[in-house]
Amino acid sequence: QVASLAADIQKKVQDHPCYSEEAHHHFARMHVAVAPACNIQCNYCNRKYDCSNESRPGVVSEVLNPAQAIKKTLAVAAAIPQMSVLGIAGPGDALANPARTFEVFSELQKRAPDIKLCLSTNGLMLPQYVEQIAAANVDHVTITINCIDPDVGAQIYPWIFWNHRRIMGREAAEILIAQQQKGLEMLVARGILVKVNSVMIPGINDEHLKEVSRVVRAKGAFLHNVMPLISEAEHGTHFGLTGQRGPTSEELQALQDDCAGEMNMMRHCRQCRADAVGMLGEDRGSDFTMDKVE
Ligand code: CLF
Ligand code: SF4
Repeated sequence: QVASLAADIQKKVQDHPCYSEEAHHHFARMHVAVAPACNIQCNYCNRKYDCSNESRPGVVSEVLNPAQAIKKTLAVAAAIPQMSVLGIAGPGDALANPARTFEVFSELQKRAPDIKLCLSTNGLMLPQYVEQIAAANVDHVTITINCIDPDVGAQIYPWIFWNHRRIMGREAAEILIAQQQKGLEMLVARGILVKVNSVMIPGINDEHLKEVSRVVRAKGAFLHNVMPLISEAEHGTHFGLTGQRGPTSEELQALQDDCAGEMNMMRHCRQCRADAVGMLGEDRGSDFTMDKVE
């Protein structure tokens, strides 16, 4: 049984460029920017740009409706044979736009069943959607988990939108953390591969991320991706404006090394845009804007 589980995981990661270092030399991914809304505020985000859960802030993606997204995906799949994965990663949060996100997934499942489906989320709504994620045949989910301690969280998340109202500060972080951890457990129980993204914010969660790594690994996360905070002032993020710096590459690598004792670390992330197309590190999005696809 252990062997068949290993074979199953192997099958799920072997052509996913983010989950397998080896696969990223041979397979491409694309994102469709169908999810404009978000239900939380991160201090490293500027809503005008892409969700920094997965993507590099500073560039505005062309928001597509589901029909356009499907058309674009089919066009890219026809043009780039290595394209194996379709991800929804913003520009807001995929699960704050559930109707749009699941329409794309279910239509693609019917029309292009060979394309693997991938979802990235801040996790706030995850427990409510695990059933639907499993039903849509989404094999890969990324949760951005920056902390498991609400006192740390209060320095990263000023508010969340929850049960029709805005909740601030520590209480907000507490709810978000609980939802993320519950969502992680539910996905693992379903056999869905979970990658955890963490944004490394020096002086706020850098030391704490080692503990995060231990906890998510114990709960069955498959991969941990520690990404550097990008906080150029011109992006207009809270951290950018308050002078919070990002880590140096040495600091990032040292933390990744520390976490690596605990679990599989992703080290080839390129912090893609919410509308990226192509091999990791390559962005052919401008070849497939809607005016060219339609
Ligand atoms: Fe996209 Fe993310 Fe899926 Fe990959 S990206 S939703 S898991 S298909 Fe990959 Fe890009 Fe890093 Fe993301 S390199 S930002 S980890
Ligand atoms: Fe921005 Fe993403 Fe955070 Fe929402 S989850 S506030 S879009 S970084």
